[in-house]
Amino acid sequence: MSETSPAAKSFYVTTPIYYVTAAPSIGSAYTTVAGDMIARWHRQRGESVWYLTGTDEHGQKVLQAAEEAGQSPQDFTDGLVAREWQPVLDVIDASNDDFIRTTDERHTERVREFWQTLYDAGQVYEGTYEGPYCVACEEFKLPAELLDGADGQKLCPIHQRPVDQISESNYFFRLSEYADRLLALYEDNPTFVQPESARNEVIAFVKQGLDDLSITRSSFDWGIPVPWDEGHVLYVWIDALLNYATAAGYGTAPETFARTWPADVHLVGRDILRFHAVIWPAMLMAAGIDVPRQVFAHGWLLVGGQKMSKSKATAIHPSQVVDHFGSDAYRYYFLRAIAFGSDGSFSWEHMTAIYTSELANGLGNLTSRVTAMVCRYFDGVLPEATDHGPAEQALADQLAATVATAEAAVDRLALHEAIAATETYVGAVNHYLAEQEPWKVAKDDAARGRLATILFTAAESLRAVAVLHHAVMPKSSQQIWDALGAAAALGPLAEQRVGDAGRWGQLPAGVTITKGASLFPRLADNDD
Ligand code: ME8
Repeated sequence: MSETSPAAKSFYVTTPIYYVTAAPSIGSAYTTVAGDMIARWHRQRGESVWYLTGTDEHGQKVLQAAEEAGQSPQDFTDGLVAREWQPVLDVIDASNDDFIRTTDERHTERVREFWQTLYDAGQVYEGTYEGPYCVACEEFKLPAELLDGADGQKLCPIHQRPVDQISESNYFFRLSEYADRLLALYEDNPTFVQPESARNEVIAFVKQGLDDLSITRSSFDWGIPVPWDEGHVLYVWIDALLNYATAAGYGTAPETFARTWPADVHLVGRDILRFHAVIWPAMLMAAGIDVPRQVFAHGWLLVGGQKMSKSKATAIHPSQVVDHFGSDAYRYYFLRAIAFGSDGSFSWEHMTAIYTSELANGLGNLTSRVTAMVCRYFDGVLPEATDHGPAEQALADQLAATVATAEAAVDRLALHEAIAATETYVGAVNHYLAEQEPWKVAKDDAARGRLATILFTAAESLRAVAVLHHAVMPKSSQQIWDALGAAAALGPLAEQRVGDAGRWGQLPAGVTITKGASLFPRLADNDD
């Protein structure tokens, strides 16, 4: 794929669109940070990238939150989006290319057209829905999956809250007709649903057979009106899923849509896997639109063993963490400390430990030692490596292997493995310095060539680390790039190709090295 060709297919990555019921939590920000690393990594491969996030604003759950706040749902969502959901993207340094709201006209009109087309094609029929519904999930439930609560109440297995019993005249989408085609899709495209545990869950679910899906609601009106029957609104999920297409120009900008669609990866939490891996591809099949290339379900951030939710008291706002650690450390921690695809727990203690050992004492200390020594012993001018020997070659070889490992890991969306590979390499460079002891070599005037080689080797390693960590920690990587004086010789950091980062000897002797501010300052012990 080439960035010079305007017609090249974009690498298109999405997050779920979040319900605007409260302020964001580190749970919702988790997916956005992961999507951002993927988007930035692909940009640094020279690909044209489109990274989408946004908000899901219709349905009963948002309506109830607005009612509790004493506001109309439109005012309520306008306020929260402007005060919270858009600003949080700056807080976590997200580089999204677009932000879609399901109340945008570019979305609502296309959604109506989409469902009108399916209605005209006989894919939708009128019937009655009777059964349980969880407003917190915005999901029709199967009686068999409910838990028993007190007084004979039936509870949602995810929220442990009582479900509503609904009896409504509705319209239905013929989802049951798509089970075989969906199973063939999973069979023919083994990476369509990932990780493997998610794929197995989806296959087992579809193999049981699918019921037709109720796609309208008539007991409230906060939604997109059904085009052929204005007494109903569209069910929030079949409105929301279409955001991925409407934001990409479906129905309005055919050239953009052709360049962007199909999505390369929909990132979702495992709570909303079925919507994305079953209902969404069936909707697209019914309309004759290509299905996305992959749905990747990551795990949950847990607090006290429970999924953190923005509406619970345990919710932590991303700013609380960023104010203390900075946005780079925030991004690093969540992507490094939790295996992408598995559940993980956040704790301040764990984050402090990782910050101190890997960032402050690891990468931060390495950068400050190397730049300080070049300033002190070579007046800030990077010397030539005249004595490249086995220890240096071992680091060069390890770097090449690190880049290959990181690239392959990002392709599998094993984001934590890519970061771990770079972190291991940082450790190896620190180990090299500890063994070579340049501060002792500096005392021997006859060993200037050895000293020059050691410092060149460490600086050249940092050059590669800046490129490898750029998608994760854009600000600190830029600080490293600046301290190395790399831009003058190699160009902007954002234009360095990640696949080329392992080629040894790129930072030329003679560049001006400066000792910048500390990358990861020591945390204040008592700041309350
Ligand atoms: O489900 N751990 O919106 P939502 C990890 N509007 N990820 C978490 C998380 C946690 N504790 N809490 C939230 C919806 N997330 C729908 C989506 S898409 C067409 C419509 C993340 O506000 C995770 O990605 O409940 C999860 O799937 C999403 O936020 C749910 O956000």
